[in-house]
Parts: sequence; structure tokens; C-alpha cells
Amino acid sequence: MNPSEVFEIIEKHTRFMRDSIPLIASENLTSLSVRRCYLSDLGHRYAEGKVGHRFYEGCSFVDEIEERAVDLTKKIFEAEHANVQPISGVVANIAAFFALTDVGDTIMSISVPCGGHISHDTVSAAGLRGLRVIHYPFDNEEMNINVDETRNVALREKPKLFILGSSLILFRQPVKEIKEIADEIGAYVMYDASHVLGLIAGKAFQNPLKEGADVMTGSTHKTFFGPQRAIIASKKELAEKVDRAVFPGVVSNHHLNTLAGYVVAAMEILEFGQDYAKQVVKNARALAEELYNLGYKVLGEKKGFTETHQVAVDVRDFGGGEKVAKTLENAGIVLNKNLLPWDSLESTDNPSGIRIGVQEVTRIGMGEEEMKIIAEIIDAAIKEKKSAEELRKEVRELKERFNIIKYSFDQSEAYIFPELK
Ligand code: DSN
Repeated sequence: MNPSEVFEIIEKHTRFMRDSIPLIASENLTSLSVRRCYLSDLGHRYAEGKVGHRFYEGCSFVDEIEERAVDLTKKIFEAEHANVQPISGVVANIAAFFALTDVGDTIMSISVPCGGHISHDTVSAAGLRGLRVIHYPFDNEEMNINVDETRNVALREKPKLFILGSSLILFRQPVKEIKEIADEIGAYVMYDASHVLGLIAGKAFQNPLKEGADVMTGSTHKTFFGPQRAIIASKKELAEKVDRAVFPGVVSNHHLNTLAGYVVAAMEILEFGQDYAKQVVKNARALAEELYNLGYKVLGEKKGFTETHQVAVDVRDFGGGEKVAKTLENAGIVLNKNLLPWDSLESTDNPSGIRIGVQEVTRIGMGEEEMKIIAEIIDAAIKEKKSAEELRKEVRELKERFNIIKYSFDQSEAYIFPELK
């Protein structure tokens, strides 16, 4: 046994990412200041409980960090209450289910093919909580919830909780309208903002809390600049329920090194988030338009393709999502195959679509010009206009020009992969 084997594999992975165009919609890079936090001693320590009320000694400096995390979260999202302890998006969601529902309750969520996250469904967190899940009627053209039909179903089925927010999310969702329905039947509204958290923070997308959601959950590492963890923001009357569901409910210690990283990321978002979020949406639209002009079936055509970091493309004409995503990976473009609204859950291995996210390439400074080049590389790969080797070279040449993490306090030395220097 030799640990260097592991480091060699990590180095190969890092080189692969350095030489690729990363377009997975749920990922992002962290700044070097954030990384410095998660390599710190905090990663060895424990802090159960709340600020000022811990079950271990040695937590006074952790308290200083967690207090900042809570205050920044409330400020950024204009929230009455914030819990920053969930260690992932699914953990935040299951905590929210414990806070807002009882076993056997019915909840309403967006189905997985229409973009909903697995944790909103019986296969994952909602099922583990013993909830009955029904799905919103969905308009495939609009790529959004059909509010009128939802009202009919909701008045009949009386869900206790409406979940909004999704993993394939192109447009703002009808939070106000769903809140009105929820108020009629005495239900809560929760918005899973994992994908759009950085866009909300940068004021480029709807703030669900301001539109009436009772609770907003969200992972902190997709369009937000943080390490991998999550938050729950809520109305103040739900504070105690949320906090108890998190601890002692579903979290004991909560990974203090990434908590510190989250604080730095929140500071970066406050300082640079608006410029960043605006550019993300511009880039996503530019990429969508370019692909559309090249003849691709880009979803959301009628509504300008996207209001987020995501672009969804129906690639059935080219062999389906599995084949296309693999072809693109060979060409140096990393993204994922994705179910589209008409797909069944049996087609997860070869769904109709691909999902593209531009938040990471925006973080390294790419703009609309580069989106055009990326669309051309995608097109050349899918239509086999050039060999995978030629395309990988083009990808490397493009990527070499963008190797600094932007929108951070780190200055010119912020090379994205310092370990390869
Ligand atoms: N399934 C992840 C995604 O949207 O990529 C989120 O957990």
C-alpha cells in the first residue's frame, strides 16, 4: 500500500479538469481563500449545538465563525432566520421535511423528469420521512408549473407542503401563486434554491422568501461560491422547528472547516455576486441562442431559453443524452445527460437531453464570445465535424486563457489549480 497512488490519481483528475470545459450545472470552483479555510484545523474539531450553547469545550472561535455565517446568510437573502449547519442539500431538505410535515402527510413537488430533485420524491428524503408525494401539473412548452391545474389538484388532495425549486430550472417559478393556494388550504411553501442560490444572492433571480416561501433550502456550491454544504433560511416563527430538525435531528457535528469556507464565500458573494450573477445569465442565454442557431432543439425557446445558469437541449436526434454526453466528454466538454419532461423514470440511462451549466466557466472569466466558441465545439463534436483529438486541443487552448478564479478577494495569484503549477 502506498498513499502516493491516491495522490497520483488526484493529479490525473486535476489535469483532466484543467484541460476540460466544465459545464456540470451543480458544480463550481472555490477561491483559494475558501480552500485555505477547509485545510485548516477546524476540519478536525466538533461543535454540536448552537452558538453560545455547545456540548463541547473549545468552541469559542467556532462560535465567532458561525455567528458571522448566520448574520451574512440573513443579510444576503433578507431572511428572518438562518440555520447554516446542514452539511448538504439533501440533509437540509430532510431537516425541512421534519420541521414542516408529519409522517403520512401529502406533499406536492416537481417530478424528476420535469426537473425536480430526487430528494423531493419518495425514492429519497421525502420517502424516508414517510411522505406521500404528488406532482405538479407541468407545462412542457413553458417549462414551468401549470398554476390553474395545480390549484384544482391541490384543493382535492390537500398537500401539507408545496416544494418549489428544481435541479433543471430554466425560469422563475410561481412562488406567489403557489403561496396563495397554500394559504387557502393551510400548507407551507418550501423552495429548494440549491441551483440558483448564487443568482438569488446576486439579485439576478427571484428571491423566494420575498415572494412568500416559508422556508428556503439550498446547497452552497453550485451558483453560490461556497464549499459543499447547505443552508436553511426561514420565517422567524419556524426558527425553533427548523433548528431542532437540524440538531439534534439530522446533523451532529457540521464540518467547521467548510463552515469557515462558507463565510468567506458569502463575503465574496456580497462583494462580487451581482456582477457575477448578471454575467452567468448572459452567458447561459448566449450559449442557448448559439446552439439554437446551429439547429439544436433548445428548451424554453418561446421564453428566451433561460433565466438561470442552465441550458437544456433535446438531443434525441443525435442518439440521446447518454451518447451525446459521452461524445462530448471525449472532446473535453464535461456535462451531464438529463431527463426531460416527457421522459419516464425508466429512461434515466439514456434520457432525451443534456443539461449545461455556465456558472463555473463564468467564474473563470469567460463571456459571451467564449460561449460561441463552446457552442461550436459542442456542435463539431456531436456532428463529428472534427476528431475528438482535434477538439480536445481546441478545448485546451481555450481553457489555457482562463486559469484565474475571478469574483474573489484573491488577487492575480489565484491560479485555479495551484497544485499543478
Ligand atoms: N443532482 C444534483 C444536480 O442537480 O446535479 C444536485 O444534487
